[in-house]
Amino acid sequence: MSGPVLLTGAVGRIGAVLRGGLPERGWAVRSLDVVPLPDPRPGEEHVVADVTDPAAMAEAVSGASAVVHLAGVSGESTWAAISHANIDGTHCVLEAARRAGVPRVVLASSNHATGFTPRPASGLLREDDGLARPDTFYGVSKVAVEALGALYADRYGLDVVCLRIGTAAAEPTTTRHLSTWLSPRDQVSLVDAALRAPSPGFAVVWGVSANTRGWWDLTAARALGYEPADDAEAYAAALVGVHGEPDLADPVHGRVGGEFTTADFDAEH
Ligand code: 15L
Repeated sequence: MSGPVLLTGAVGRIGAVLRGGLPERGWAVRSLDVVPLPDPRPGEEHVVADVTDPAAMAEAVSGASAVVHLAGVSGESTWAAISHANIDGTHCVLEAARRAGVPRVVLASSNHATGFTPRPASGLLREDDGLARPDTFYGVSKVAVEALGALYADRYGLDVVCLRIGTAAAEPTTTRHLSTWLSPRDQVSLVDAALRAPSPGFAVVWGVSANTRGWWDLTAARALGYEPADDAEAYAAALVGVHGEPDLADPVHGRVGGEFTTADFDAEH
């Protein structure tokens, strides 16, 4: 594969993990963020740019073999902030990729695109079970991210893989995370699979580890080549010891989006 992978949002939590992990899997990385990289690695290209700036993005995608687009607001905020960073930003990234002939874009979606979806009475929840059911303005923006990805795949022939990420964190810190955790090494494995899968076309896949308590179906992600290595169950005894067993009647455990779906959730979270 020629040309680096352009990684937007490189200074963020997942960006930092991928900057370390993708080169170990053979990918050259061009890191982009609105702030300078505090710690560029040997051989790492780095760019300071805003993903909503078309001219800057046209330059940033030049010569890239793929884009992994993580940049944006990563939780609830005002509509103005969310729609600009996440929707306008994703449009700008996809448009720059299309114009430059970059064949593949991996988009960070989120479980919150479908946050109000209830836990099924039995079996696992597939990505295409039901309508988009966002739980916040943030969730709406991720529905739009997926829709923009579909448009650019169907109309322009780009390969676009949307990752509906659960909880990307160093380790689980709540009992919900026992179901939703995506470990650092599985973040790398998932993105590596999304970059490597032969001709995925348009795909939406859950992004979680192989959690014993997981209830989001990983069949589609595994079909891309994702092989999760971690299981949040290793943290279960400690977390359940402090917080008790999850009550599945509680929306925090009974809906995809957890606490984002509760009545008192707001942008302060
Ligand atoms: C997300 O999409 C957020 O970016 C992250 O901060 C967490 O809230 C995560 O979802 C989650 O659902 O745990």
